[in-house]
Amino acid sequence: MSNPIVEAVQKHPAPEGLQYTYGTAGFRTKADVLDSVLTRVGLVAALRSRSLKGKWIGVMITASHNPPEDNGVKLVEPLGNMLQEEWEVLSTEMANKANGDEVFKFYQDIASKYKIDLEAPARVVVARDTRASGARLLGCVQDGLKAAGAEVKDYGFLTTPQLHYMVRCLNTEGTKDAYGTPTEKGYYEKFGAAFKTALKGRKPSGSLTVDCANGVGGPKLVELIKHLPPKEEALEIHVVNDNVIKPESLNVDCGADFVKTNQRAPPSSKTGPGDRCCSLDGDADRVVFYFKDSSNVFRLLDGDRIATLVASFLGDQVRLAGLADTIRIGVVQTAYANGAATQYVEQHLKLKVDCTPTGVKHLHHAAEKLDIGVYFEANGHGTVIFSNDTLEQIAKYEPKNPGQAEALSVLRACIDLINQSVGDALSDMLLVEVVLAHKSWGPQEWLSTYTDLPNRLLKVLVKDRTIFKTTDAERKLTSPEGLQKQIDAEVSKVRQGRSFARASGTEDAVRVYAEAATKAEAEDLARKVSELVK
Ligand code: NG1
Ligand code: ZN
Repeated sequence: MSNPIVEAVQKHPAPEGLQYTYGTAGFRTKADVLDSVLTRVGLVAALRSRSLKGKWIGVMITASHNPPEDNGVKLVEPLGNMLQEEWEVLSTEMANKANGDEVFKFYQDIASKYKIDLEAPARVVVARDTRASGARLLGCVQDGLKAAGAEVKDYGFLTTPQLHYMVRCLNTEGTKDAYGTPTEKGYYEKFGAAFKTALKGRKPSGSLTVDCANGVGGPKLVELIKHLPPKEEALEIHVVNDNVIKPESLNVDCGADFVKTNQRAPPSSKTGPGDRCCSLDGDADRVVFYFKDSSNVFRLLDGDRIATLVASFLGDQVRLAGLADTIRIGVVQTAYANGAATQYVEQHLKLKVDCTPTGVKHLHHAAEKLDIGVYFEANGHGTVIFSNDTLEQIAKYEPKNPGQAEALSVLRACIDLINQSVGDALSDMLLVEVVLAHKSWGPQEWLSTYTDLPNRLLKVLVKDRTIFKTTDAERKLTSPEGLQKQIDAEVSKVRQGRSFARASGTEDAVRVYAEAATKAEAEDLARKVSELVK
């Protein structure tokens, strides 16, 4: 008798000699070696859904800021969170099974280990970014899902955060935690209305130019704009780099990663001094802002800046609402946050800072422990999450005067404006605009809050990056032995020095970060530490 799972797997055989790993960004590599992985991910998604009594599980096909020839896939948990770690391990194992029979055996092993009823309903939602390989890889996932007997909802093209939003909406529909209508229109209406309310009639100054990395964020932003208040009353947005007809232009000389890594605007940028700009990445889950100052010098306002801006604003609103005694705000960063940002939050905003290892899931978990957790990676991944208690307090609080009422209304609109399921470039972008409008700030005022320490991030190619083991939120090496001591010695030679080395989770390299009082010292420190790592 034929077995549909074995057949689906044999239809997409695994290339020989390749090892796949479900890492911080899911599976991600060259698109032409991913077919087998996608089919197996379909099987895992169906199992995961069944293990959660048929809750909707998300499958997002994207390689974010990677070059056009890459692709990848991530699984999304029912409330829009990243996949549970145990299931990352299962996914890795599944992806590396040799053939259909082995896959089928492992599929059954998982079912028996987790007491999964293979006849129970499985529900999976899928979406993809605009990469040329996306359609083919979608077919591979579909084959896996069909073989496993899952019910499938295909949303076509979505940004990664939109897919997370759909998953959360579908799983909360009709409950007291209902998150929204699980349609694209529902997404635009929810965030558009919240933006309007949060602005409280204020009009952001000037305009905002949005570089969409020639990715899926482009057409989705164009749709979102239709649901925002008219530009005469609110924000004027110029959409650039939104060419998805030419997928080979994705992330090329544009997008958040280009801007953050090169510390310069996309070469095609035509904006003048003082003009606000931002760049999304290829799947629109990252955003960074920037502008040219009056001397035409490029100025970056990255994830650290978004975190400090938003934390300071939410702190003000909580205080104005009369809730400062019961609601505590905290900021979660990684070791890549600029030392000046950390100092600003602790000493100027007087808020607690937690540091976690790299990767959004670590930041998210730490932020979940706070009443209001603001978390951003320096590269622009991030969001704000509110604990259930805090949400309840803000919903129920009776304002004592008009000032409190106004702040409460702003807070409530911000809660709706912030995508609680995952960091969302479109939602984060609107939030920044709301804060700037409330503060009557342009980018220069935002930049002036503190001065970044000069810093340098280098990628070092090594023979075996797995020997680099860290502790203290990746800030200290425990292996290779003795290396940390040597790094410490170099750090002590420069003023305000800080440096660390860690193995990348997404590339075959070690990253070295260094900062110091001057650019020359930071560069020098980064170079010296790189030499030690080699
Ligand atoms: P790795 O390659 O582990 O450093 C990179 C980014 C992370 C995160 C992941 C993708 C830096 C220094 N690292 O991780 O912040 O965005 O990719 O999830 O930017
Ligand atoms: Zn991304």
